[in-house]
Amino acid sequence: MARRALITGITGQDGSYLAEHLLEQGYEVWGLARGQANPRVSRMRKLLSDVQVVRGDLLDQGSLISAVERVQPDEVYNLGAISFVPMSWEQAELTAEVTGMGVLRMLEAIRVCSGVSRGGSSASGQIRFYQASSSEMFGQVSETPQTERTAFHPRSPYGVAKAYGHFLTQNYRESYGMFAVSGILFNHESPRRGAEFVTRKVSLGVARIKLGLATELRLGNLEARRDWGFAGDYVKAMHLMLQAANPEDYVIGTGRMKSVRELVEAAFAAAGLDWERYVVTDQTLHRPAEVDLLCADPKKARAQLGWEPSVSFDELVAMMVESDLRLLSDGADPDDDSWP
Ligand code: NDP
Ligand code: GDR
Repeated sequence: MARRALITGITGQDGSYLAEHLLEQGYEVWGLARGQANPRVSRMRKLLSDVQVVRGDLLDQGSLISAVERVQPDEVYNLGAISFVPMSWEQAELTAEVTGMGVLRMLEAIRVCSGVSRGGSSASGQIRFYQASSSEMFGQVSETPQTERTAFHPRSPYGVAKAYGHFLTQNYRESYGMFAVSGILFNHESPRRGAEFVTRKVSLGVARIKLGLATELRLGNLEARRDWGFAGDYVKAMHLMLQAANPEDYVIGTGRMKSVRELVEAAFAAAGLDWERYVVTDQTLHRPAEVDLLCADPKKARAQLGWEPSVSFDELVAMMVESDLRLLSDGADPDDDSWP
């Protein structure tokens, strides 16, 4: 019988790539979708017609129990979150509820549905759980590159909520013997990235300028450095973590850092443009507390999971710019109810 996976966050970037990857592996894939007449759900259905939808919300414990009961998954991937860091200052409580407490609710749904009790039980290994942890937990980094053992110093309500979810996942593994793991993933991008994140904001901005639809691009801190990879590679790591013999946490990234300035240079150059003519920096886009740099040490994932990224930074930037040039040339305009 096909293995069954339940993915929260199915309408997001990673949800779509993970669903495609699991379908290719022969899984029956279910996506948890929230809201009434959520337009992202109908768009997701068009892209991923083989994914079955179950309704539920990370804010609603009962709905998660019903979803797990209905789907009877072998694997649960908890990707649902308020994931945009600046939003987490403006709606800190909501972020704590969805990004933090949502992890508790999902773990409880699995625990209750599989009849797991304190100290572990024979049922404790039935449903394998993946938590989408983040390099934002490292925040103001204490060492570079960051490993599975680097201390956390989150710099946003988002990072704090992710740290809660991370420790809780560890705690359910230790308390109940559940196969519950966290992937500490560094920034990963794609043509499906939300328009509010800097890589997509830049690729869309470049495409608009190239096509004469805009004359400038406003950005915040150009000096921040990130370890950027391709989302399609990173979802494979999520799957590998749940196939491992033992439940363990892993850092996933490329091990290479670039600044936002270098991202901008590469993206404008990919369209044959000189970035300095178009980019305007805007103090209002700076964050109350910034994460200056993040760089992964993915040695453990390479050694134990055999995971390697396959797309370089320059290839990723070119892929995103080309995709947005095609999209806008075809007359489409992606969702842009964007934060500034
Ligand atoms: P997206 O922002 O693209 O997707 C977030 C998803 O969460 C959407 O499907 C959204 O659904 C869903 N969601 C929001 N609120 C709720 C809720 N109350 N109940 C159920 N679902 C909800 O994120 P990504 O795909 O980029 O990231 C996936 C996960 O990985 C997130 O947890 C993110 O924090 C984490 N992460 C991402 C990294 C990255 O670089 N992309 C790096 C490290 C971690 P809806 O359409 O209904 O709004
Ligand atoms: P991040 O991604 O906060 O790292 O979180 P984002 O792309 O939003 O920012 C990266 C860096 O770029 C700087 N920056 C800008 N950012 C945005 N969004 N818009 C701008 O105009 C701009 N100008 C400069 C930021 O200050 C920051 O330093 C992402 C999310 O996917 C999280 O959910 C995930 O956990 C982490 O990556 C790892």
